[in-house]
Amino acid sequence: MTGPSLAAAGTAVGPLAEVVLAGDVARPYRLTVPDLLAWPQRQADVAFECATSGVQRHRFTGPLLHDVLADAGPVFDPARRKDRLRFLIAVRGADGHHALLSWAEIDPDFGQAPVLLAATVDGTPLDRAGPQLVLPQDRCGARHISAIDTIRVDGGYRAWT
Ligand SMILES: Nc1nc2c(c(=O)[nH]1)N[C@H]1C(S)=C(S)[C@@H](COP(=O)(O)O)O[C@H]1N2
Ligand SMILES: [Mo]
Repeated sequence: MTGPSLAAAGTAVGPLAEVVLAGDVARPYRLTVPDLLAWPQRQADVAFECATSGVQRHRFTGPLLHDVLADAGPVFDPARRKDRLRFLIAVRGADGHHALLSWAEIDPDFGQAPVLLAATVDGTPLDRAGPQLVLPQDRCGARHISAIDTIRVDGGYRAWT
């Protein structure tokens, strides 16, 4: 095998993975998996089913996605709850696999889904691989995006016709 990608993923060698946090936020930034330790840590034991490989069980730790994104300052009016309802969160892995969440899905005033931006899986730091999205409420594994490289907050969904 050539290249650092698989051999270095999640191991102690190779560069730290970086996540770009961009879009409709006041403070876009880049963050590494060690940076994720700055927020309160949660633990989630999840079981999800994959259409091709069956049921997987993993223990993840990391901050709530909501806490990390809230600190980037999404550009809605915090005093007006309705203003948040047009915001989407697009999460992409380094291989291009991506999924959308709504802001309201993770907002404590609405769905309050305990979605994590995981920094470890089964006790192994994801420093080199990049963080993984963890959705304990999902039966299916497809949104548990690994090796996240970009998270885009999008408040521009206004068209209705
Ligand atoms: N980056 C990335 N993440 C991904 C996928 C992918 O193709 N790319 N597949 C998803 C699917 S379909 C499943 S079921 C789980 C599989 O998790 P596992 O590797 O622990 O079995 O990863 C999810 N995360
Ligand atoms: Mo899957």
